[in-house]
Amino acid sequence: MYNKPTNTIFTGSDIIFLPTCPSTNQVALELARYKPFKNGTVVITENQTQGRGQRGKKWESAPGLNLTLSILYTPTFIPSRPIFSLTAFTAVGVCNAVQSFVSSPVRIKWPNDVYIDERKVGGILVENVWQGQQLKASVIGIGCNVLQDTWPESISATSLKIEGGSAIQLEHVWETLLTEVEAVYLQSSSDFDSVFQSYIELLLGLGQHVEAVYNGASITGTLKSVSSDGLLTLDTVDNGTIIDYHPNLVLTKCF
Ligand code: BT5
Repeated sequence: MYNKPTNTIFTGSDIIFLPTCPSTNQVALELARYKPFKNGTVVITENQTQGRGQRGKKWESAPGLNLTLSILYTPTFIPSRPIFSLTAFTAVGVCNAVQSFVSSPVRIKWPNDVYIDERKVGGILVENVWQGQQLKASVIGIGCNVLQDTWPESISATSLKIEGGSAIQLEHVWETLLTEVEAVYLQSSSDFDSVFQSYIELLLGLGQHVEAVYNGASITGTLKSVSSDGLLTLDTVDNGTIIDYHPNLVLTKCF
C-alpha cells in the first residue's frame, strides 16, 4: 500500500511497514542504533499503540485512519546548526504538505505542533542517535490526522478530512508529506536561513499577545520570535523587556 513516492529522491526508498507497533520512533531508533540503514528509510504503521509525544505525552491515532511514521535521516547540516533545526525543518515540511490539502491557513504552534485554526492536525517528535559527539541518525517522527473525525474530549484535534473533504486518500497524503519534508530537508543543507525564516513566518501568535506557563507560573507577553536554538522570545507585558525562555515552557494560548 505504501510505495516509494514518485517525487522523492531517496526518502521512502526503503520502507518498513508494520501492521501494528507500539511506536514507529522506537522501531526507527532501534534500527539506527543496531543495524545499517539507508538515509531516508521510513518506518510506518497502521496501528500505533503507544505513540509518543514530548515529555512523556501520548499521540493518539485510530487504526488505519491516519499517518504515523518515522523518517531516518543522517543530516549533514548538524552540527553546524543547532539541533532544533531538525524540528524546525520538519514543521515547515509538514505545514507545506498539509496546506496543499486545505484552504484554511496551516500554522506552527511553537515548538513542534501543526495547527489549523485552533486545532491540532499534526505533531512532530524528533529523537536522535549519537555516536560520541557525532549525530548518527535523526528519527523524524510525524503524526498527521488524515481521515479520523472524532477524538476524546480532552484532545482538540482536526484532520484533513474535516478540513479538506472526504475525497482525501491516505496514499496521496503519504506521497505529499514525504515529498515536502524531503524538499525542506534538502533545502536545509544549502540554505537553512530561508527554511528558518519560513518557520518563523508560519508561527501561530507571532507579534501577538500570548500566554504561557513556565516552571509552574503563568506568564504573558508578545511573541517576538524563536531563536535558532528553539528558545521562545517573549516581550513581557509588565516591564517591556525581552526574555528568552527555555523549551520546558508551555505555550498555553496563542490564538
Ligand atoms: C507531539 O507531541 O505532538 C508529537 C507527536 C508525534 C507523533 C508521531 S506518530 C509517529 C512517531 N512515533 C511516535 O511514537 N511518535 C511520533 P506533543 O507536542 O507533546 O503533543 C502531545 C499532545 O497532543 C497530547 O498530550 C494530546 O493533547 C495531543 N494529541 C494526542 N494525539 C493527538 C492527535 N491525534 N491529534 C491532535 N492532538 C493530539
